[in-house]
Amino acid sequence: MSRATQISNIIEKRKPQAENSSLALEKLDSLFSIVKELEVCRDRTCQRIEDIFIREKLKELHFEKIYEKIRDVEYIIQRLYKRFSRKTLTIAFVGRAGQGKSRFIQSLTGLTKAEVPDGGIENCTGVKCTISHVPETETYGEVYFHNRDSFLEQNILPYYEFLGLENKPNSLQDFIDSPLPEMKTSGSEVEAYYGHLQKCHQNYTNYQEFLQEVSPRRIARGDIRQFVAQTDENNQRNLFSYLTVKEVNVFCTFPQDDVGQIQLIDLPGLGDTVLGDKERIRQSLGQDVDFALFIYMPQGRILQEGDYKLYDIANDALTELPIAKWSFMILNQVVSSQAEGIATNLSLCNTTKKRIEDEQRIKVRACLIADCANKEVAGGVLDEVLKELDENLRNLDNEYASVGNIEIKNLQADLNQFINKAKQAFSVAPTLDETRNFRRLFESFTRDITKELRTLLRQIEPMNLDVLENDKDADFFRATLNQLLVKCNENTGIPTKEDVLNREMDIGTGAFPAIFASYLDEIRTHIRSHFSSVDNGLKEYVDSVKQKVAECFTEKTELGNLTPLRGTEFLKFMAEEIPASEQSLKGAFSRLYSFEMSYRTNFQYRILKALEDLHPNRSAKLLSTRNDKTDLQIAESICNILQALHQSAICNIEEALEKFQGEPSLAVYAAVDEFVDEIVRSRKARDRWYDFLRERSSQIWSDEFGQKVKEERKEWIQLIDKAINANRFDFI
Ligand SMILES: Nc1nc2c(ncn2[C@@H]2O[C@H](COP(=O)(O)OP(=O)(O)OP(=O)(O)O)[C@@H](O)[C@H]2O)c(=O)[nH]1
Ligand SMILES: [Mg+2]
Repeated sequence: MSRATQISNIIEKRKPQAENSSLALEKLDSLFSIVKELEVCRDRTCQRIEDIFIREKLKELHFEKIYEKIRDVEYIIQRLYKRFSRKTLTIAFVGRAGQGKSRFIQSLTGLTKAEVPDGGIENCTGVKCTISHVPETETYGEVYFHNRDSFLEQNILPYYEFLGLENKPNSLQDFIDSPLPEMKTSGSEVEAYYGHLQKCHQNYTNYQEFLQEVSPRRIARGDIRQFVAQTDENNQRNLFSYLTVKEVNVFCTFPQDDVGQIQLIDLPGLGDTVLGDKERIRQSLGQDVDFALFIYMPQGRILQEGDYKLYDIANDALTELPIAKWSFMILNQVVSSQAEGIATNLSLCNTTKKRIEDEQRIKVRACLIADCANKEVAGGVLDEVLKELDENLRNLDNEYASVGNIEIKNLQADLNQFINKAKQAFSVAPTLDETRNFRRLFESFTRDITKELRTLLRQIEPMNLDVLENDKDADFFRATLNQLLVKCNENTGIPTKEDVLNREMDIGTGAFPAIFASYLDEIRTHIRSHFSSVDNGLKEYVDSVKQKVAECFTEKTELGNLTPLRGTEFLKFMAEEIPASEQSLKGAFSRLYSFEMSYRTNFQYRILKALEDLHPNRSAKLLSTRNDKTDLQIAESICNILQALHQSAICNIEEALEKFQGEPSLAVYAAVDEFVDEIVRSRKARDRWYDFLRERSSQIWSDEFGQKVKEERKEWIQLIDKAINANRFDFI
């Protein structure tokens, strides 16, 4: 596979996750606006309503906290969306100044000092520079400039803050017109930062014109250096334009024609004069990057504190994914050098590699020694990176996405709590005067629900509690079973004799016994797969009974006024709505709601015996491969035996299962009977219902209780139902 195909395959695999993230963002958006509607309604109601208890409860709802949580999750999902919808694979180069990051990029891209400035002695790369491969293009750049405000905010004021300088300028003009305050402390870091301010102050006329520029400005190849580098080609620090630049994109054609959709990010080296660099490195790594290459050129005393510090800064970039899982350390091997201060270093590279691997303070996927100035070697490193991404990017993406999932789940749980609280705001218990009326309604509720559930039980009662004698609803089971058997007979998975011969050709002469054994396994699995894929009949059967139970509540009593949800969803609603303190009621609804039947769990073990003869250890002996038989004859006899075994297995399955046609109605009856016991027949259940209904009396019998706040409550409950629905969504 070419590199380009490999890369585009990796990118393509991310699409479903990009779509999921975008959907989740839409859902969060609508959740936000529904909560907003709820808040508006709350504020209006608080002004109108007289009941101080309701007012108090409404005021206790902290909307701000919910907005904040939604925004936090939105931020995470947006980052995920950005990552999954990237059209390129992005590799960032990280390291302290002068380690060879830019030189490495030159080797990979075929670009020169003019477009990817490198330089000795002084720190060189001044701004983040993203280099993209575009086939057959003249190299050009796009520069994003600061305006006067962002320049002051990001390039000047943080230095005043850090250095503790007085008379902070109010505007850029103010900064230029006033003398720079005296430096208060000393030290190399302080001096470097003060030096930066001096540079900006003294050279204003050299760069001011760029602060008026419209971004992005397209520039030609030859102009790139002056916007990216701090030094000119002779290592002189007389470039100033880079001060005004936020970032630069360079578009060029990489010399290898198969690199495809790839992007390289050259970052300024750390340990520089620029204060915001740490933050910028973190941001770039956290938001724009799929893989990081740490570049380190061992010279003199290796692995100083600053090198570890840089690693820690990078590791902070994406708290969700430790950088150890998505980075390499490249030890830049200098093979020959005329440059001042740069010496050959193979033995130092080996020592460094060993120390990194032994110490485990810098953890990376791999530590490679490579000559960054050599095109072939650099290409080899790129291949290693692509191999790594090919094998691991999906895992990383999934790991990252699962962080989003957890955040969404937490938000949903918090919102559910909030909604529950909001829901209670209008539930006013009956007043003393109303209590007698409530009792009457309560009595009639218990009478009605007991009667309805009993009637239902009679309807669904099996003919006989012995499964072998029970014919209740057997027709439906018989029909589903027949459908299944027809499927098994139509799609047997039995090979033709040509298939058998082909397989023998593939595996080798004399392999018939092994081939026969593997077909036995395959056919058995094939039959099983028919059984596990068809579960609908049973699910629908169980659901129809659950639906009838729900109807007893929603159609025959007033309980349906609690929610617009109906059928099995009503049972789920009740399981959630009943407070944990009423465990016996809550558990009964929850058990009935989650009661399920399927062929897989309820019947599959009953066909085990019928499949017994399709096991090689029982039937392998049926095949004779005597010498006087031709290959064709053996292949034919394999097909015939398989056919016979298959047929007999299907007959056995039919026989085994038809005995159990009474099972579904028995199982469902047992579940409902238990439910009725727990819900109405137990002595305690009555008291539980009393408390539950009393607290919700104004919702259930809205014509009788809480009349004064009827309209307000109606609107409120409608909005809450909207919020409940908006809060139910999956991410992945
Ligand atoms: N001989 C030799 N010189 C190298 C090699 N790698 C880098 N250099 C030189 O080392 C100096 C610094 O390299 P750069 O690529 O500018 O380093 P950088 O990491 O980009 O530094 P900053 O931009 O300041 O962060 C330059 O003069 C390079 O030409 C190498 O493998 N061999
Ligand atoms: Mg550089």
